[in-house]
Amino acid sequence: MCRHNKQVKLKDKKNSIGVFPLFGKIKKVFSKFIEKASTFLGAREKLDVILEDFKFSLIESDVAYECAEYIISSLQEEIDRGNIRDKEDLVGKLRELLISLFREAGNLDIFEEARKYKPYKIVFLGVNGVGKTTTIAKLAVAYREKGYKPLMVAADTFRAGAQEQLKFHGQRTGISVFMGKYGADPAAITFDAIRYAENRGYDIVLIDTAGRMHTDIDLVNELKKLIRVSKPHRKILVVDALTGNDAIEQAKFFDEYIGVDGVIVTKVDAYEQGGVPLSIVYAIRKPIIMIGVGQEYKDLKPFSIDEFVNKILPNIY
Ligand SMILES: Nc1nc2c(ncn2[C@@H]2O[C@H](COP(=O)(O)OP(=O)(O)OP(=O)(O)O)[C@@H](O)[C@H]2O)c(=O)[nH]1
Ligand SMILES: [Mg+2]
Repeated sequence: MCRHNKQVKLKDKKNSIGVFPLFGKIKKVFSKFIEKASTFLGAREKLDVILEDFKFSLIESDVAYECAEYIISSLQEEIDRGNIRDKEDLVGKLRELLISLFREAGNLDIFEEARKYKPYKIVFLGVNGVGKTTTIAKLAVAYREKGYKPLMVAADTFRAGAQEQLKFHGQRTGISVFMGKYGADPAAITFDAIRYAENRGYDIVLIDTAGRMHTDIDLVNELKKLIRVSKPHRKILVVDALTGNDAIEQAKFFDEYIGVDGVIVTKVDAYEQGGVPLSIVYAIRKPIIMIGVGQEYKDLKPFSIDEFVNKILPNIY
């Protein structure tokens, strides 16, 4: 579960296309299923076997078991109702199903929303090494590009090096960092940081928290205190796509114990399986707001439902 500062080598970046450069595995699973199933739409017994295979292939692509079951049973229902007669119907129904899953989770635009509050405060949550600090630096740069004045807050007073990491990003980007002392109370630092931001006209306060092992209840209590004191407008969970099922478990845990408003999925540039965004949305019904696609500041993109669905389903029209 706990992965510390995992370095990810970018895979053949030159050849990556679009926002989701890889996702090869889940794409293959869908197209293989569509090819097979569309030739057996009239043969129920054979089709049930194909659907069962599809379920397990989805699970191997990081689609959570319950989510895979939901997809299969929804398809079965549509077939029973006579709504799927050919390949075009099948792709169409899959598209509808996936899009509605994402849409039901709502959407959150943290750039648009920032216009309503000053300062606009976001707390970032997530276990060790998922990419919280890097994501905060990327977001700070993005906010600055849109004309806002951001402040990054190093509320991770637990891990040696955490403050320096944010300071390093501050030096590279020229964006201000508010630091506390090691071992100090993260809630107190955050409180001071917000006062500082209010007094100096900052528009955005991005609060970096310690990488928490999600089983550590003491640290969760510390996070709850930080949230009570800082009253953030949003609590954003950061997960690492490469951790697959762990990312889904983390989402469930943080949503249950702390409450999550939206999710950022990182390391999508090195991610083949593809199922994590779908499974997270199914598990906690909260939107994926952005994805991390590399280690540079520009490598943070808005998550687009259409782009995701177009990437994993074959285009037969
Ligand atoms: N390839 C790739 N690497 C990323 C991405 N996001 C973060 N990383 C890398 O992941 C590693 C860990 O990132 P950090 O930002 O330090 O993670 P963290 O969650 O702050 O870690 P802790 O402070 O230890 O909890 C770094 O080497 C980052 O460069 C991404 O979208 N793609
Ligand atoms: Mg960090």
